[in-house]
Amino acid sequence: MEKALLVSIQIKTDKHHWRIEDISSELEELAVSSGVQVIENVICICDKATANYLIGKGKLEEISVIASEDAVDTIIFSHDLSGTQQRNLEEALGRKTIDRTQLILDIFSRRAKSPEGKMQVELALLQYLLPRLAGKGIMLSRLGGGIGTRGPGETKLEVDRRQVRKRISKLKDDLEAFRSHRLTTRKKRKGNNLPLVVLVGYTSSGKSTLLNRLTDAAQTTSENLFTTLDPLSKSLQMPNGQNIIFSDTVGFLHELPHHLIDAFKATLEEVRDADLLIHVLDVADQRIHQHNQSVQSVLDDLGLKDKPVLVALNKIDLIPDRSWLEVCKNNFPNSILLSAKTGENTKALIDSIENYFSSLMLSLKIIIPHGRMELVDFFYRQAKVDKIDYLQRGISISLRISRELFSKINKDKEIKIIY
Ligand SMILES: Nc1nc2c(ncn2[C@@H]2O[C@H](COP(=O)(O)OP(=O)(O)OP(=O)(O)O)[C@@H](O)[C@H]2O)c(=O)[nH]1
Ligand SMILES: [Mg+2]
Repeated sequence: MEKALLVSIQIKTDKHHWRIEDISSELEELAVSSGVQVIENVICICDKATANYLIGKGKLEEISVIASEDAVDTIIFSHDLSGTQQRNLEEALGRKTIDRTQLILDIFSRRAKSPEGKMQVELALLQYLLPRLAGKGIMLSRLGGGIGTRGPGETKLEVDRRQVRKRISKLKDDLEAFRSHRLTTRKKRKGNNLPLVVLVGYTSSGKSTLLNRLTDAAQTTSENLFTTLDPLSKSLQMPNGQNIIFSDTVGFLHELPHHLIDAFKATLEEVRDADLLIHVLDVADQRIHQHNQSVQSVLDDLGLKDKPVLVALNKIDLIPDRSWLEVCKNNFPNSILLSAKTGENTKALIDSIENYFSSLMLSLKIIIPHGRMELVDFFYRQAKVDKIDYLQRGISISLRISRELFSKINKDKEIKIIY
């Protein structure tokens, strides 16, 4: 197993910084998720970044000693490194040195399964590498393989700049083709008029576990970060009979590398269509407020700040102190305490979702001709039917429907709207 030494860095001049404990625990989770063995996590608080090595000479010396004593293979910095800093550090430490972005890209490379997912990761990886390719081709062999040097799937990383540019533009074209295909699927779904609920949240908050709990999806879940890269949609019939589509998404992360956000924007487009977001937050994680902020800022980036949201405060089974949970609930408006794992209180979430959609519905009485029996079935599936009477002049239906569905039936000349 590859042995890694972690260097958790806080630079006092950086504007938005996390507490150093949070930076270091997250770096450790990321490193473990990438499959390396963590030897030590060195904390480094600097007044300012230096252009050549990022950190000061004294700290560099300390890291160098630990790396040699413990025969470390790789050094992982929690802070992004410029191409120059990375080269200098590798030279000074005599070891492969990578930064947080490379570590995250590495995890994504390992997880990507679908052709689209693989392309998105490769695109992000190449865009990250391009400005770092020194002269005509970086010597990837210099890095000695392993973490931070993998490409997704079978694709061999091209190392010539010109070729990298060509590959980037090919990947963009291919991804665009996936995007238009996805657009067709989205249009089809919109035509179905089924409401869409999208689960969003920090990585490992329990989105996929919740999707599995609510529907019969069989999404893979694990304590590793970024388990889900490919979104999955499943429909669920609510207790009132209404069908709703639920979608899982890729997890968010504090300062997610922007190339990755760009690459995954297409996948996240689905979130734009959401009628309701369920923001899954892990209550058992000390960093809950930081996670919340990170998710808000990604939603903001994606232009989704104004979507209606229900907050699922997940993993309550891990918190024995119920009064603490109540306080936590008061901190988040529209929140429900639950456990996706044990199923505790997930019914309350279903009820809230149902209430939300019911509140958007219009009550209506209509009469349809006997020759349009298929509409009865349609309304049973797409609306909430309260009463049906078979009259001589037609079938009278009292029902509650969404605004979209109302506009649709309003155009059907054979449907008579009574009130
Ligand atoms: N104790 C407890 N563990 C949970 C609960 N929900 C999820 N987990 C665990 O948390 C870990 C992450 O769950 P996932 O469902 O994979 O999380 P996710 O949000 O889909 O994560 P990514 O796909 O990586 O972004 C897994 O080990 C789950 O078993 C819960 O309610 N209680
Ligand atoms: Mg998941």
